[in-house]
Amino acid sequence: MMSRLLSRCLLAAGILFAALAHAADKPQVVILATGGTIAGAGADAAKSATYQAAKVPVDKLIAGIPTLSDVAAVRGEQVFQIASESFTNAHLLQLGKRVSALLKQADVDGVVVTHGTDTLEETAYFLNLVVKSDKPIVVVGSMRPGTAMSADGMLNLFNAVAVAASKDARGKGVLVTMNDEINSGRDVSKAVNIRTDAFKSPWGALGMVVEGKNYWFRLPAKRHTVNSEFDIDRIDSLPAVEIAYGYGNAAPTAYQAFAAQGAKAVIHAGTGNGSVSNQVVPALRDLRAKGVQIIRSARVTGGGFVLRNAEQPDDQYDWVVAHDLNPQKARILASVALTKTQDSRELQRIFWEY
Ligand code: DAS
Repeated sequence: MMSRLLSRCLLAAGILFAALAHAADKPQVVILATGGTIAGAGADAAKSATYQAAKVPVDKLIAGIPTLSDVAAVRGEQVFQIASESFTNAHLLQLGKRVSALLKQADVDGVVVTHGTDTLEETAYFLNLVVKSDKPIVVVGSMRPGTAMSADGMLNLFNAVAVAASKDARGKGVLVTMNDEINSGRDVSKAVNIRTDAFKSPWGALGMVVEGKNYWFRLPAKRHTVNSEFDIDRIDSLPAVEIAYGYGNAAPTAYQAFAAQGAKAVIHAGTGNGSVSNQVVPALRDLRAKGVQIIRSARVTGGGFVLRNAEQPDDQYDWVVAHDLNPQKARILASVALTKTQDSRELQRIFWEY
């Protein structure tokens, strides 16, 4: 009797040891879950666009991908459980500090952030600017909830873990894995509101991930992560930066209201090449004179950039151009940059380099 019990204990111990040894030789990936559609749930399988975001906990997301343990030893943390349109600067700071702390640990090889798709591009760019690690950071979401037919979250998350676990993803900045593509967190944005191929980079994807293997075709050109002058561990608040849209019949009201509420910079989402209406220019010049930074971006996106001194005399007005960054990314960079400098020439350098 005793010998049978002993042999069963030894067998169990052997299995456990083998499992731990197996896990020990696997890359260690931590999934930080924040909510979004990838954690969403709809009433039935036909509801691919009508559902509630931020319902499924991280452990259930992990359990839902049985082959995940083939690519990495994975554990999850539920940092938030929100739809990403409700992200605030406080969420960005908390998440950034957690990513930074984890990547300092020797037993963490990569981090995946599951995130709603609405502001995923902003969070990915923020982490790209402030986390000083060359280990992979992969931000991932989904366009359909896991309850829907042809849901995309499961494969997107599997791909994200595979990329985060791979050595060849190191040093490439923050990455976004959606729809089999690997995009730069700097360049990518949500270009379509209800399709699985929603995420596009105007300068193209960096590569693809297929069946857990990465295929690279280009590298980021701008400063990021370890080559960034910004460090999340030295940032405890983000200055207020707001966005106002340019359009026919526009008035200066929004810009003035933002400044009155304490905005340190206003991003102009201009028509065309960041153009500014004659009805708005005097108000922006007045705000600049009062110390508010004026940064010209464009509502036109998808593969161009705002040319300095073209549509407006930026040198004369002491304004900044956002280069190729869309308004929401320009807001992130301006807010991070303003933690270090109020000098508009320094801001312009930063917009050229990041
Ligand atoms: N509301 C969206 C969000 O949380 C849902 C999604 O697409 O993830 O960003």
